[in-house]
Amino acid sequence: MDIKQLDEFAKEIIFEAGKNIRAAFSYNIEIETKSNPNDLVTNIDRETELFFIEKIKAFNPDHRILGEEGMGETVNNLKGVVWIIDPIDGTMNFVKQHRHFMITIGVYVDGVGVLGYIFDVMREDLFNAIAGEGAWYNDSPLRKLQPVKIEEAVIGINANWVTPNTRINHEKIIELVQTVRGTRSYGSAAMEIAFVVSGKLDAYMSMRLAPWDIGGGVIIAKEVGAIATNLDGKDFDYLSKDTFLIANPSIHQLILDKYIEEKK
Ligand code: 2AM
Ligand code: CA
Repeated sequence: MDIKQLDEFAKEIIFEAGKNIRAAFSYNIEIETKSNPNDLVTNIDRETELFFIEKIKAFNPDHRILGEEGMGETVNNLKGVVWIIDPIDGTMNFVKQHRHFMITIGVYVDGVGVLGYIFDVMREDLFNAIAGEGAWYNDSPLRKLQPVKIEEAVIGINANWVTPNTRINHEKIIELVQTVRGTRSYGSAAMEIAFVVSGKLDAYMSMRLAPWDIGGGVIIAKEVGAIATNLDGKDFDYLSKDTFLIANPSIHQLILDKYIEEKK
């Protein structure tokens, strides 16, 4: 397989999809809810996923697509070439803020990540990686992450997890929040991952993410030395939903050991 050619093709369709999404702000966006009243989807999420499926199938009908909106075929293994796609990551930001939402894509060959993309649609900013060759931000190489002390770290975390909840011991998260230099919450997992791989955040965690939220980002992470696991310190489960922690390598294990206590 010609990875460079695949990379060029992926970038081309990501930029074209971005242009279509930006144009959609001048006509009606129809908003619906999915699993709960805060889980939003729009006609643009669906149209964008369909756009990717049509383009990819025309490029190579053997490639399969695992997309958030489920408009491709059912994918229950990662054999062959699988594109893991979130057409809009941060749909609430898309609907309410008209910014801070990403297209994110990971291309996997027999379960191994080869190409990763996170595209900030409004800023037209691309973070991408080719496995084994490096990672880039708008064509400038991203550097390996430099060590950071936990006291100087800025971490991405949702405020829910410092309040009593059924998933995690919030007292420990309070300790974490009081230890680090600062916290942020952007509402797009892919955006927070893009910030970790480029050193704008030092860690990001979530209690429940799907393969399409992180499938592109983890490929970029590997190239810069960021560590991505679930909250048990194990590999993320790509065929289901899972907890997630991505961090600078100097604080990943420390966060797991000292500040994460899941309620199981
Ligand atoms: P989305 O916008 O593509 O749905 C913050 O809300 C982040 O978590 C976003 O990246 C969002 O992706 C993701 N997210 C929201 N609800 C989710 C769910 N039920 N399962 C997995 N990821 C979810
Ligand atoms: Ca989405």
